[in-house]
Formats: sequence, structure tokens, C-alpha cells
Amino acid sequence: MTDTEQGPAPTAAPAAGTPRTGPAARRAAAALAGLLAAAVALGVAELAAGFIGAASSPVIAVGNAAIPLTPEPVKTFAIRTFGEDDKIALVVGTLAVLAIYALVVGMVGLRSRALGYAGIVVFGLVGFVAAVTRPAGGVLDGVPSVAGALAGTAALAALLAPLGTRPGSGVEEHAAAGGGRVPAAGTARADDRVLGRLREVLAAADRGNAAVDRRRFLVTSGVAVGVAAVAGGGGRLLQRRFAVAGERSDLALPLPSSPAAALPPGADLAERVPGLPPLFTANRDFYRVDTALVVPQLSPSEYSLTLTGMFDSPRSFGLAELFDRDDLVERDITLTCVSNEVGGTLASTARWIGVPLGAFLREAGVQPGSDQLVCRSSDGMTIGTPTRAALDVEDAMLAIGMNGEPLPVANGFPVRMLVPGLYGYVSACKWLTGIEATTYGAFDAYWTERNWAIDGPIEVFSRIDTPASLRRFPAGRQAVAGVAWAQTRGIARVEVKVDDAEFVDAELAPEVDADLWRQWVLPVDLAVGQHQLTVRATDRAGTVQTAVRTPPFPDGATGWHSIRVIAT
Ligand SMILES: Nc1nc2c(c(=O)[nH]1)N[C@H]1C(S)=C(S)[C@@H](COP(=O)(O)O)O[C@H]1N2
Ligand SMILES: [Mo]
Repeated sequence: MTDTEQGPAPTAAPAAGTPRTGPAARRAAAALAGLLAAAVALGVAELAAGFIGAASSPVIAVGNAAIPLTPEPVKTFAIRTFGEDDKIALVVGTLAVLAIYALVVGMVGLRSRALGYAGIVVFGLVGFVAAVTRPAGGVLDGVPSVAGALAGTAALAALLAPLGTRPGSGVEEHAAAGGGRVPAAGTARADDRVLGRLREVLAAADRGNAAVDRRRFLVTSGVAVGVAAVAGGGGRLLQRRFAVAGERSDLALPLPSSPAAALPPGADLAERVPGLPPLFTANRDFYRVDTALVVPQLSPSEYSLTLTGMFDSPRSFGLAELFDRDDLVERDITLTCVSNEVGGTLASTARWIGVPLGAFLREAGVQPGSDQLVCRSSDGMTIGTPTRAALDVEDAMLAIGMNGEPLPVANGFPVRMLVPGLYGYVSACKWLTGIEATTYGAFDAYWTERNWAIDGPIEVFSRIDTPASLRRFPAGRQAVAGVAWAQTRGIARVEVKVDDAEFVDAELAPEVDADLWRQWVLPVDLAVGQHQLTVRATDRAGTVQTAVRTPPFPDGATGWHSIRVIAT
């Protein structure tokens, strides 16, 4: 009886000197191979993106594409849970999904190389489609995904080779290998040997045992890690070439012909009330909300703002044309996000310089039939701003300066829109490259498509900043302080109540501008024990902040901010 008639041999026949590896260990190694192949793919893709632009990186492109596809409740959860770190969370999430996928691809690849490679091609395809179809994307943006998929396939092949084969793709490989070793093809003896060897391999594979070249697997893994790290790190470095920080700092901000009003003495209560945010938010502390995974980098020398649609004289403007205008204004404005929760911190204040929006739009002959301006940014965002407000709200502007500097890149460099009194999602398009005068009937902007309110007037709002919620302090006198805002109307009154007592008027900081938040402070006497502190504001139009609690969706949160503190 020959081997071949005997059926599977009781033990596998590993290559001489190679220890036997069980099926579980082989599968684990294959999963690791998948993971490492994915790392090589991503590293090479980052390297390619280093020549094309960060937004063409598949991770960034896929993450960016995922943002608009993410259901609104998930997004709200992400913003609430991760706050302004939501983007890091998204990238980590994208990588985690990819890692699980890669582990599976590795294990599938062990059974069938063809399926494994197909898995990588699918992964490359997802990156390709995401990069090419992004608003500012072109076919060139698909190159990093293609390069990554090719490198990943090669890496998977190299990493799986030392793990031996299983039935399926392995049959052909071994047949080919056997054929290669048998020069006298066609002789019965050679055929027998090839067949015998094949059966042996199949038998071993059926029991999940195979000749695993551990040494070669380790060496190949090390090479893969090195390639992934060097290519990835190098790519990220190269991507910095596209950053406009240097060009930004070379820009000289023009002087406004209409400077901001002088601040009254004692304007900033934060100078005497510790724990209160300063009247003006430093640029680095300014809140940030947008959907851009990589901050758009618009070169000032190539910048252009294009007016289209219902304008009598639609045209484009270079940055110098905007900087050189002789009607630049400087204004103090508090910007607020519709997603701000009661007590939230998605509101900040800056001294802005910009082109008066109403005058600018009238010059271009904006037509009376337009009720919506669709503001477009370089990353494809569309923000629908009411034409009426853009024309009529005093101090609405195309902002170019923020607290004495050109706009920070993350806050819309080089040009963004600002319309006081409206939440940012309908008024404050960053990285502004186009304004289309149109109608609400003709176009749904990004947030409107997601069922946020079409118009977004800011609610009268107040917040306790100090003491912090759940703080313990000695019983006795305690300063309670915070901010309140009702842009365009101004704050007339802020009241605080302790537990179930009557509301008491707080001291207000001097009014600087109706578009600016107003700080307030009230000393209260607290006996030993737990207390609840509640604040409410009234705007100059006489609207008292409502106690009715509503969530931010769809038109801004309402309700009083209330905190618990403990006097000891
Ligand atoms: N291009 C672009 N502009 C945008 C956004 C965005 O996602 N993309 N977000 C808007 C929202 S919701 C807000 S609240 C403000 C925030 O501006 P900031 O990041 O400078 O604070 O920008 C607005 N402009
Ligand atoms: Mo927002």
C-alpha cells in the first residue's frame, strides 16, 4: 500500500527542522498578517498622499465620507461624548473597523489567497471612491488608495507565504512548485512524486497543520512594520507641505476704516472674578465645530471667492481685493453653535475685521428674489444663510481677521462669513469660496438636509461658569458668575436664584455691544449643605429665557442652567 491509498497520515510532515504549528496558531498568525498588510497599505497610501494632499489619504477620505452618512443621533452622541475630540474619535473608530476587517482578511487569505487579495482590493476601492467623490476631489485623489491596495496585496502575499497553504489556492501553488522541481515532466515517476507530495500537503492542511516557517514569518513581519512606519511617518511629514500656516503668518492684516468702539472701563469682569471666562476668547481657546477631518488649507495667493446665481454682476474676488477694500470694519461678536447644550461652552467671542456683507452683496447686485445665500467652502460644505439677514443685520461681514491676526486656519482662513444673531450653522461658513444667491425652494443646504431648522436665530441664553457644578467650598459668601447672550438684541437682565428662593438681579458687566455676550456676577450667602443655583436672562426685546428644556435639535437648546454645589 502506498501512502496515497492509506488516507491521511497520522501526523503532518513539516519541513525538516521546522516545529509544527497548530491550526489556531496559524490562524492567529494569518490574522496578524492581515493586520500588518493593512498597516503597510495605509503607510504607503499616506506616503502617496504626501504628494497629492492630506485629503486624498484613504483614512481621512473614508472618515470624511462617513460624517455626512452618520445618522444624526449618532453624531449628537459623538459630539456630546467626545466634544471637540469627536474627530479623533472618528479616526480611531475608522481605524478600529479597518483593523477588524484586516484580521478577517488575513484569516480568509490563509484559506484562499484570491479571496484575501479581493478583500484588500475592496478596501482600496472604498478608499478610492471616498477620495475621488469628495467635493474637491479628482481622479488623482484615488492614487493613494490604489498604491496602498497594491502594497497591501504584496505584503499579504509575503506574510502568508511562510504560513504554508491550505486546499484551494494552495493546490495550484504546490502543483506549480512540484512541477518546477521535476524536470522530467511527463514521466510516470515524476507524476507519482508530484501527486504523492500533493496528497501529503493536502492531508496536512486538512488537519490544520502545516509547515510554518516561523523565522521567515517573523522577519517578514518586521519588514512590514518598518515599511508601514517609515512610509506612514514620511507621508505625514510630506503632507505638511500643503499647510498654509507659513503663508498665513506672512500676511499683513489691513487696518479697518471703522475700528471697534473703545471698551468702557472695567469692561472685562474676568479681571476681578476668578473662574469667569475672559470677555474675549483667545484664538487658541475659541470653540471649533465643523465636519472637516483635515482642516482645509487655502493658499492666500490662489484664493478666490466666487459669486454666482441671482446677482446682477456675478464675479470672483481675490484675497487682495478683499484686503484692500476701504470699508473694512472691526467688530466684537460672540459666535454660538446651535449644538450648544444648556450650560455648554460652544460659544466664544472675538474682535473681528471684515468686509461689511450688506454693502458687498448690494455692490454685486443681489436680486430681490433671492431669499437664501448658499455659502460654499472648499471642503464642499454648504451653509444656507437668509439673504435678508446677510443684507440687513448690522455688522454682518466677510471676516478676514480675528483678534488681531488673520483668521486661524481652523476658524476658516482666509475668509469666513459672520452674521450676528444667527447660529453658526446658518451664518458662519468657514473657508468660504463661493456665495450663490438662490432660494430656499431651489436648494437644501447641508444642515437643512439633515432636518435642522432652516433659519437659526439665537435664543436668549445664560450660563453659570463659577462655581463649577458639584464644587465644595466653605459656607458663607460665594460669588456666582457667568455669561449671557442674545446677539443683536443684547442682554438687559440676568437673575440668579438659590434653591427655591426668588430670583435676584445679578450685576452686569458694562454693555459693549449687543452682538457680544455679557458677563454677570452675584455674591450669594450659602448655609452649610447642598444648594441649587439657577440662572436666567432677559434680552432687550423683553424675552425672558424660558425654563422649558429642549435639546439642541432642531433649532437650539432652551432651558435654565442649574447646578448643584455643596457648602461645608
Ligand atoms: N466650512 C464649514 N463652515 C462651518 C462649519 C462647517 O462644518 N464647515 N460649521 C459651522 C458651525 S455649525 C459653527 S457653530 C461655526 C463654528 O465656527 P468656529 O469653528 O470658528 O467656532 O462654523 C460654521 N461654519
Ligand atoms: Mo454649530
